[in-house]
Amino acid sequence: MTEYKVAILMGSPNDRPKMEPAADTLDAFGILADVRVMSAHRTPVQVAEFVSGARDAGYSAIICGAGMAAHLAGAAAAHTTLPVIGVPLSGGALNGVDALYATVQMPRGIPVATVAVDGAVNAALLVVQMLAISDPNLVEALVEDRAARAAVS
Ligand code: RP5
Repeated sequence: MTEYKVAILMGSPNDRPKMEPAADTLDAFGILADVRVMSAHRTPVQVAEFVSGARDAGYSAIICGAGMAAHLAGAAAAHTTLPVIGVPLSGGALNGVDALYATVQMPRGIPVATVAVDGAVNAALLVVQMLAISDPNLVEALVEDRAARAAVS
């Protein structure tokens, strides 16, 4: 079985409860989730350094969750050609609409695949689906996951 490593970044320790489902979902597929707190605004140098080295460090994708003026995913995408999945988080006066717009409205050439507000599980599943392009074992696991979701709906 191929071993994969995915980075899950979030802008604040307060984002943890909303981003932990991404780590749990990756874990269910046997994918290592490396969860780290760093901010596009408070620790921009740390973001640039970590993301710039992420491909060479063996990461396959980067999931970024942030609320309010949520620039983390875009800032990460600026420093890597790895796929970056953005999770706009609810909270603040605008309760996630601000984070949604800030995350999804990227300029041409630097994409961020943005999921729903608080959509951490889908961010993880999207990464699994990307990895499954060249991994039949993950395809099988995704089919089983879909069947399990159908069974409880
Ligand atoms: C963003 O600002 C974080 O991602 C968080 O969602 C929001 C508020 O941060 P805290 O004030 O809770 O640290 O950078």
